[in-house]
Amino acid sequence: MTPVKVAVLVGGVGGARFLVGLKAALGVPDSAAHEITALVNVGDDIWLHGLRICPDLDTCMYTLGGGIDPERGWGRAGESWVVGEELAAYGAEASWFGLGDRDVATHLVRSRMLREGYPLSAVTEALCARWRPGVRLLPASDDPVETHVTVDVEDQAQRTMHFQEWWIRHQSRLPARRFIFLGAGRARPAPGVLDAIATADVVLLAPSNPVVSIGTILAVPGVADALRGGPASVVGLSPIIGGRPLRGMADVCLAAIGVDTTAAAVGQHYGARNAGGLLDGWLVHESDRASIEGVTVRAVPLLMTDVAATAKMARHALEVAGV
Ligand code: FO1
Repeated sequence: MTPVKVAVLVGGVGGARFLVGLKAALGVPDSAAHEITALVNVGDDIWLHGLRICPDLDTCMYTLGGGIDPERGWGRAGESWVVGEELAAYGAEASWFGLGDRDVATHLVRSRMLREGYPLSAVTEALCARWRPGVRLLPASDDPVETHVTVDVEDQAQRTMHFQEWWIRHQSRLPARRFIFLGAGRARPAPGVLDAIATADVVLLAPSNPVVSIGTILAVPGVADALRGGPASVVGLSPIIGGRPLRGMADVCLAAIGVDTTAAAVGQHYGARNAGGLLDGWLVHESDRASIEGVTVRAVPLLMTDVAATAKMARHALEVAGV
């Protein structure tokens, strides 16, 4: 296979797992000829306890670097929670946020570098020197773009809170009315993001949350236009199978923006490139159907049951893209 450059928009646990399969499909890093660049969602990022926490960058880094806790899908394997317990004993903020002791070291290194003026992309590169993910991890932006959500609270009142509080503390149970990508208007794509898209042979939209992962990346000015105007085919993989998300609450997020929780509706939401949208190809699970004018739709197994299954999904996506 001729060397292939792949750019992948990715967020969350599902996205990180997809990257593992894509690496296996391309034999990366053994066949170093291929190059995978992950454009990672920064909307989950949050300042807590004076530390900058970047859930999706860390989930990709730990998953690809072998440090992830496989059951949770986030945070470190062999974790302990003493620092979090001590913080709670002080009545410190956000005791609902799972702060692992090993994970704290990542937040301490990142926060120190950020305070010294290093951009998030340089911080991520430094952290990856330890974890060696075998995939270049780029934050979608070095500027803060945090996802906040406006929810209904008691007696007709509404509140806006950080996505993490809604997702973790409230388990997404408070009805979400609107998602706000705070700072998106001023944000610039991180160095390397537009170049990765412009020089890619194929761009993939990982089976991540279409609203608060892929959507937040696309909210960074310039990214969506780069996809639409770029030379590479854009192929997405549906995160919805049989009308349900496999994990997480993509259904609640989709409802908040008026999109049905089906593979077809999410494909329509991304839209066909030749109609002003993003997609040239769209993979749906073998039991689902979709037909989107101008988009090559393929129904294949999309359950990431193991690396081999995920690698097959990735190969189908590359085939649809013609690489
Ligand atoms: N997800 C949870 O459901 N509960 C948690 O307490 C939690 C803590 C946490 C800490 C660090 C980190 O990198 C991720 C963490 N996550 C937690 C996952 C996080 O909320 C992600 O944003 C979601 O998985 C969606 O991508």
